Amino acid sequence: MKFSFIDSRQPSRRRVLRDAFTLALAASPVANLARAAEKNTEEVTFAAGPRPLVQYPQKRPLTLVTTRPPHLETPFSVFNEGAITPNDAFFVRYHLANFPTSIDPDSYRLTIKGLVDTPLSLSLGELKTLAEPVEVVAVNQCSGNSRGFSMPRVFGAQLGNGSMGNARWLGVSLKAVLEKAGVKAGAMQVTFRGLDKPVLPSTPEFIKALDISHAMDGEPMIAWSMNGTDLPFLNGYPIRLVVPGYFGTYWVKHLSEIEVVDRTYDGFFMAKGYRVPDNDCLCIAPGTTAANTQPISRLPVRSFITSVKHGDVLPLNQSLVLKGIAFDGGVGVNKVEVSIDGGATWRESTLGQDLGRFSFREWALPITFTRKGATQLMVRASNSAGETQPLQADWNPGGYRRHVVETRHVTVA
Ligand SMILES: Nc1nc2c(c(=O)[nH]1)N[C@H]1C(S)=C(S)[C@@H](COP(=O)(O)O)O[C@H]1N2
Ligand SMILES: [Mo]
Repeated sequence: MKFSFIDSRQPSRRRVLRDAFTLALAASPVANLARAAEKNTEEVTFAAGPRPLVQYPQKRPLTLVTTRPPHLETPFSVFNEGAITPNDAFFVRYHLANFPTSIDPDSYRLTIKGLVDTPLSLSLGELKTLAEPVEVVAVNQCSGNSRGFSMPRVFGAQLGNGSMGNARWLGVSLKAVLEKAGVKAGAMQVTFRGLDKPVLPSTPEFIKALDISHAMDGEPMIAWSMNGTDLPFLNGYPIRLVVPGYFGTYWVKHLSEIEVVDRTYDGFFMAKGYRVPDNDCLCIAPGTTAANTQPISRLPVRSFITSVKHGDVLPLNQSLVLKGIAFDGGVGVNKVEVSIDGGATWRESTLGQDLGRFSFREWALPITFTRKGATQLMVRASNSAGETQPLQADWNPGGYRRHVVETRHVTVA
C-alpha cells in the first residue's frame, strides 16, 4: 500500500480555477470592499496586504503564507466553530522544500539509535503495539504565530493568527519507545529527524532535540492518529512527534529517526534558529541584542475572541454572546476576562468544556452594549500558576511567542 500525495507544486486544475476566481474578484467593484474587510480582520498591520486561499490535498482552502516550502494558515473563522481544529483546516508548515510526496506505510521504519542498549528499527505495526496507546488533546502552535503583528516588524514569514490548531492525538509515549531501546548512562538529549531533506547541501537539516528528562517524562508522544483518523499527509503522515505544551517546532513530522546523544545537540534549528532571549520575559527592547538566548520551549498563556472580527458593527441595547478560545503550555487556563470598553472594566467569562490542560478551552460571555460608537473588545486569560497576558506586546528579534492581550476594534450602532 502506498500513500501518494498529489504534488501541489504543480498547479492543479482546482487551484488554477481558484486563482482565476481570486483574480476575477480582484478586478471587480466588490474587490475593494472585500479587500478592506480582509485587511480589517487578520491583516491589520500587514504591508503585504491580503493573502489568497490555496487548495492542497486533504485540505479545505487555507490561507497562503509561502508556497515553497508550503506554509498554510487556518482561516481564523474556523476557531469559532469549536475547540477542536478539523484535520482539513489544520495549518501546515515546512522548512525544507524537499518534503516527501509519497510514503509507503508497509516499508516505513522508525529508527532509534545512539546511546541505547538495543538500536531499533520499528515498523508502524510494531510501533502501534509496543505499549498501551496514549491520547492527549493538545495545541500545536508555531513559534512565529502572529509574527506579522510584531512592532517594530521583524524578518521572517509574516504570519497572521492562523498558525495554530488543537487536535486529539493518539500514539505511543516516547518514554515507552526509549525504554524499549534502553537508554544508556550519559544520555543528555534526544534528537528527532523527519523524512524531509534540504534541496541544497548547504541548507541545514530539520532536526530538533529535547532534554532526556523531558523525553522520558511521559508527555512527549509519537502520534499516528489525529482527531480519530490517520494524520493528514501534510501534518506528518504516518507518524509525528507531539510535545504537549511545547511550540510546534518540536513536533517533528514524518518522524524517521530518533537518536540519544551525550551532549547538547548543536544543529542549526536548536543552536541558531528558534531561540529567545534568556531572561524573565524572554524579550528585549526592539533593536537591541540579547546577551544570551535559550531554545524556545513552552507556550505562554494566550486567548482570542473568535466570534467578532475587526470592523464588525454590533447592535446597541441587544444581548449577544461573545465567544473565544484560550490556552497555555499545560498549567491549565482558569480565568478568561473580557473588556468591552477598551480595557476600562473587565468581566469574567464562563469557561467551556475542559478537554485537558494542553487543549484550547472555549469561553463565552453574554454582553450588551449601552453606548453607541467605536469601542475595543479585549480578552485576557490567566492560568492556575497566576500567569497572565501582558497589555503591551513584548518583543524579540524572531517575532516568537506573541501573547499580548488581543484587541478587536468594533463599532456599536
Ligand atoms: N519534518 C518536519 N517536521 C516539522 C517541521 C518541518 O519543517 N519538517 N516544522 C515544524 C514546525 S516549525 C511547526 S510549527 C510544526 C507545524 O505542524 P503542522 O505542519 O502539522 O501544522 O511542524 C514542525 N515539524
Ligand atoms: Mo513553527
